[in-house]
Amino acid sequence: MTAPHPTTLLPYAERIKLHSNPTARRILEIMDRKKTNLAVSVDVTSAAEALEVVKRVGASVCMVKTHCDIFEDFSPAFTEELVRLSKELDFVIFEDRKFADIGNTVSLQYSSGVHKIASWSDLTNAHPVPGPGIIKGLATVGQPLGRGLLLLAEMSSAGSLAVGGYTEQTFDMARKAGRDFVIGFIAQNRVDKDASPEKGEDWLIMSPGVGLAAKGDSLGQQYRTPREVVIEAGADVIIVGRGIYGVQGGEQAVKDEAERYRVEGWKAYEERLARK
Ligand code: S5P
Repeated sequence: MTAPHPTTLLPYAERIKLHSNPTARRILEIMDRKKTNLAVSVDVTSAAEALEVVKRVGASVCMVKTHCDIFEDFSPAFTEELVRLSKELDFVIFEDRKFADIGNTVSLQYSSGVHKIASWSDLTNAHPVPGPGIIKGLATVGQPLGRGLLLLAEMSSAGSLAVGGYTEQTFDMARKAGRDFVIGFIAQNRVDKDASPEKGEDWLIMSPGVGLAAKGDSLGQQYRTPREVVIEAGADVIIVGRGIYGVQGGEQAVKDEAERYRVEGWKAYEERLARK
C-alpha cells in the first residue's frame, strides 16, 4: 500500500491556518464545527423546491451546490433567500458553473447577466482548458469579494478526457496561480500529489460521483461510496446529488438521508485520521 498523502492525516481544523482565502477558511471551520464533509448538490429545476431541499439538508452539510441555470424560476429573491439560509444554517454556497472560456468572457459571465454569480456564490469552479487566463479573469471579479475557485482536474463520468497529463498540468496551473483565489480541485483523487502541509501548502479536494445505493446512471455517471472517496481516494468533501434529494419518502426521508451521508462521511474521515 502506498503511504497516505500527508494532508489526509491532518484534522480539518488544523488546516484552517494553512489558508489565507476566506472561503477556504470558512469551509474548514464549518466542517470542524458541524462535523460534516458533506456537500449536497441540489439539481432540481425549481428554485422554490431547491430552497425546500436546502432547509431539510442544511443542518447536515458544509456546502450546498447549485446549477443556477437549471432553475426555471430563478430570481434575485431566490439567491437572497439562499444566502440568508447559508448564514442561518451555516454552510457555504457553491455555484457549479464550470466556466470554460477566455478570461474576459468568464469575468462577464461570473459578474453579470441574469445570474450575477459572484454576488451570491462563495465558491465556483472552472475547467483549465483555456489556460491560466481563465483564473485571472475570474479572480478580477471574485478575489476582492473573498470568493474561492476550484479547478476541475478530473471528472467522475466515464470516458473523461481529464486524466494523466491534463490532471497534472491542472495542478501545476493552480500552483502557479497561487492559493489566494484557487483553493482546490474537483477531482476523484488527491491530485495535489507532492503538496506538503508541513511547507504550508494545502488544497481542498472535492469529489462528486458519490452514492451509497447506485453504482452509476445511464448517462456515464459513476458512483463510489463515501469510504472509498474519503479513505482510499483521500478527498476532503463528498458531493452527493440524487442520492439525497432524489430519495423516495418525502421531506423527512431527504433529511434522514442527508444525515446518513453526513455520518458515513464523518466516520470515514475519523478512520482516515486514525491511520497515523
Ligand atoms: O466530475 C464531476 C464534476 C461535477 S461538479 N462529476 C459530477 O457529477 N459533478 C456534479 O456533481 C454534477 O454536475 C452534479 O451536479 C453532481 C452529481 O450529481 P449526482 O446526482 O450524480 O450525485
